[in-house]
Amino acid sequence: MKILILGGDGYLGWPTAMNLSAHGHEVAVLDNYLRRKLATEEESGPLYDLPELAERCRLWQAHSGKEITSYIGDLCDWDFVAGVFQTFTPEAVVHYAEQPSAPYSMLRRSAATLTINNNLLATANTIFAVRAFCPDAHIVKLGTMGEYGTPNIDIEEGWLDVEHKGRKHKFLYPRQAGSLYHTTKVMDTDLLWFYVRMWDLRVTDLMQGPVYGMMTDENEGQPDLYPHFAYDEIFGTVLNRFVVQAVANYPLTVYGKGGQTRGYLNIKDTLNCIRLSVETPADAGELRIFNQFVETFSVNDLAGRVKSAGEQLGLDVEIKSIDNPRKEMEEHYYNPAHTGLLDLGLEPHFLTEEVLQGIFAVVLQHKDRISDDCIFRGVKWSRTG
Ligand code: USQ
Repeated sequence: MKILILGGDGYLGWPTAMNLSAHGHEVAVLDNYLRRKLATEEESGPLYDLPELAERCRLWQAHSGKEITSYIGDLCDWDFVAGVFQTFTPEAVVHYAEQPSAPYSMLRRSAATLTINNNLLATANTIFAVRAFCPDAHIVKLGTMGEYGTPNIDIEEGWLDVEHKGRKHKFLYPRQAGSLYHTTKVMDTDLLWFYVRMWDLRVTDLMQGPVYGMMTDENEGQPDLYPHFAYDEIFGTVLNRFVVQAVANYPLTVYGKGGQTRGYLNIKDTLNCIRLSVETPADAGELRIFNQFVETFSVNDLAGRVKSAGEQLGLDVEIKSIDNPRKEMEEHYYNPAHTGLLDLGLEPHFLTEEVLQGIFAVVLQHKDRISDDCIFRGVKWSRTG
């Protein structure tokens, strides 16, 4: 299939591009380097430096013999978007191209408005481009488990049957996001659902949990093909951060009571979930929603596992609860369904000690690059933050 990956330079976009290319698809990536630019502005350097997209495509071709085309430009610029869609005419569009950080979205007013403007316009332009240039194309959109929040009832996959005063109707599962970033993803889902109803688009919306790791089948032994790996408070996700903290001899930053529970997945499973979704398209006029994670952990569970894996490697790992800068439940019920992707054939990779030690091995090679200054700065969710 011809597959266009929006946000193809990102933590997950680039590994997805290589994976789909390795599986015989014709792949193009689009990015405007927003994520790199914001990280530089916030002095949140990555664990290691990476080449830009044209060079990454060249390295991939040298390694695999397969070609990936790159387009550099802004999804919020309609003329650019129209040009790319007219030229490439994708059969599937994988949409990662958003400001992806919850803490960034809560930093200050300008960061909040950038998140709203970028994320909603990028999604709207994707919808308009599909309608104009490839109306039968399947949009595979990265949403987040954070759209649901942490309700005190089971979380279903996207939809909920409601019986009210003797009548029944199926609705989008109620959403109550915990950051502005997560709220833009809720709004994306609403935009997509509206245009699915109006224009019979084919859409899969993937409610993904936090992802960990950097190694995939495509980049084994090829550090230049690794994805971005952030460990700072703004762009790093919790498990990747904890491994870096353990290596830097920085006490693991458990926020508050540490009972916050989420659904996690290995980066390899992200790639398989995307490929399975792309290769089994949603029907025209269908908004298909999958909950994309393979196992749930509390923050305390993750800290304990990282401590134990680190100690096996001879590191002295301390866990420290600190005042939670976020507004979130620290002890709560959490039971989300996640059978849709398993039914499509997903074979999960679980978080074993061996997997953790693989991440440790790469982080240890870059120990000198770790800057304690960006590990914790305390971006507050509260009004007075
Ligand atoms: N946490 C800590 N200590 C830390 C960092 C995080 O206790 O040093 C806690 C947070 O308070 C939260 C949990 O760990 O309860 C997860 O935080 P996170 O920073 O790993 O993830 P989050 O901000 O929710 O966002 C990440 C990705 C986002 C994706 C989301 C999936 O950045 O793009 O949408 O995970 S989910 O969390 O399921 O909404």
